[in-house]
This record gives sequence, C-alpha cells and structure tokens, in this order.
Amino acid sequence: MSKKTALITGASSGIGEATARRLARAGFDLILVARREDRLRELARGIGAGVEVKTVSLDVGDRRAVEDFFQGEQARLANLTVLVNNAGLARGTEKAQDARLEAWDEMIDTNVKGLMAMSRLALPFLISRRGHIVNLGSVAGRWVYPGGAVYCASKFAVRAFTEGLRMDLAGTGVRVTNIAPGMVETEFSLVRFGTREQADRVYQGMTPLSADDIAESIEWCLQRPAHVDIQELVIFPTDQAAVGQVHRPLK
Ligand code: NDP
Ligand code: 8X3
Repeated sequence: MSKKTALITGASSGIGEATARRLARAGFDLILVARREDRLRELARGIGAGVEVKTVSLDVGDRRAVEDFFQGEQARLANLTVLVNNAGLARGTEKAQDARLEAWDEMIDTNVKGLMAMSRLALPFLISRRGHIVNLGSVAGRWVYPGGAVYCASKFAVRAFTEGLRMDLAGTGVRVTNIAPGMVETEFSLVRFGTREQADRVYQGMTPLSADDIAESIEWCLQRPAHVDIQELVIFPTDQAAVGQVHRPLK
C-alpha cells in the first residue's frame, strides 16, 4: 500500500516544525513548506531514514507561486492525505489608527488568503484519499483583544472557513479541524514584536504551551477513527484563563 503524505506549511519553526517531527514518527512522508528553506533542510536532515521528506521554499501568500507548486508536484501529491495549514503570523499590536497597511496585508495574505489557496488546490487530492485538513486558528479567532483587530479578524476567518469547508465537504469523507491555541512559546512573539526582549516579556512568570503540546493535539485529531471529526480544539495554558487574563506565579 502507498504511504501517506502530509503537507505542512510553516514547518521551519514552532508548531509546524514540531508537527513535522511527530508526523514523521507516525510514518507519514512529508512535504515541508516555508520561506526559509535552509531551516527546512536542517529539519529534514534530523528526520530518520524511511521517511521521504521534500522541502519547498514557498510564500503561501504568493498565489502564483502556490499554483506553480501544485502544478509541479502532481506526482508527489498523489499520496496527499493530510494538509496542516500552519503558516501564519502577527505583526505588532498597534491600535488600528496607528497600524501599517503593509502589516495588515501580510497577515491577511498569509493567514487567510494563503491558507485558502493551499486548501483549495489540495482538495482534489484530499477528496480522492478521504484526507484531513488541519487549520491553525487561534483563541484570537474567538475573542478579540485591543491591538489585535486584524490578526483576530484573520483567525476569525480561519474558523469560518473551517466550518464552511466542513459543510461543503460533507459526504466526501474529508475531515476538517480548527486548532485554536492560546499562548504557545515559539518564534511567534519575536516575529510580532521584533525584539527578543519584548518577546520574552510575553511569557514571563508563566508557563506557556510548547509547540509540541500543539503538535501532539494535531496528531491526536488525525488519529481519530475516520468517522470522528474534531471540528475545533481550544487549548489554553493553565496559566491563561482567558485572552488577556494571564496568571504569572513565577514573576
Ligand atoms: P512561528 O513564528 O514559530 O512559526 C511560523 C511559521 O510560519 C514559520 O515556519 C514561518 O516560516 C511560516 N510562515 C510565515 N509566513 C509564511 C509565508 N508567507 N509563507 C510560508 N510560510 C510562512 O510561530 P508558531 O509556530 O507559533 O505559529 C504557527 C501558527 O500557529 C500560526 O498560524 C499562528 O498564527 C498560530 N498560533 C500561534 C500561537 C502562539 O501563541 N504561538 C497561538 C495560536 C495560534 P518562514 O518564516 O520560514 O516562512
Ligand atoms: C496567538 C495567540 O493571544 O497572541 O494566536 O492572539 S494571541
């Protein structure tokens, strides 16, 4: 029987990287996507023998590049069973009236349009194998916070898209899951704020989730029997009672 292939976007860091390691151990061949291909290659080198790993330098927000990727990888995609739409980012926490439009474009292009294009183009393969799409939403896709208008809007869109996909795909056997984490210590805050000092302050005095906590949850969703679809998982660190309510006992 042919092996199953998982395509993971944003695999050069954080949750995507941890998910790649787990799915490799679970026996999937991998297609790993991100802009920093050197990081992907390093990750691929650390994954043991017996797993076929293809690394692809791709900006998921670049529609033409995404289309070219799908066009060029038809043979490898024939075994596509899992798409993990993880690539995403936040830029800044400025108030809307102070924000840069470029930052808004980057979040929408990556978190929303990129995720939608990847899903649309992967669907023919996933339908033929009764596959599974896992989207990285966020608690920011349920609760808005000050300075997060556009990042939150992007994650609300991910949740709506996930629910819509489930409806449109009813009867195909394809499962769709929205993973909605709270605070996970990855490069996310470094990308958002730009300095290590500001990034470290986000997690100071509390115990955040790790990338592998989320990867484990993703793997669990994939391992449910074919008749079980986890539509959404909301996962907070114990120290985060709600968006904006963080307990910092170690401070
Ligand atoms: P990281 O910054 O550690 O990882 C983000 C990944 O996305 C990187 O591999 C990056 O790779 C990739 N990426 C970003 N932009 C693009 C793009 N245009 N094209 C392709 N790849 C891209 O953050 P996380 O692991 O924390 O984030 C993963 C997902 O989880 C995101 O969607 C994020 O919104 C979500 N999330 C994160 C939370 C957190 O607290 N950390 C909480 C809730 C959700 P490269 O730069 O090489 O392209
Ligand atoms: C990332 C978590 O709380 O910074 O999605 O929005 S948060």
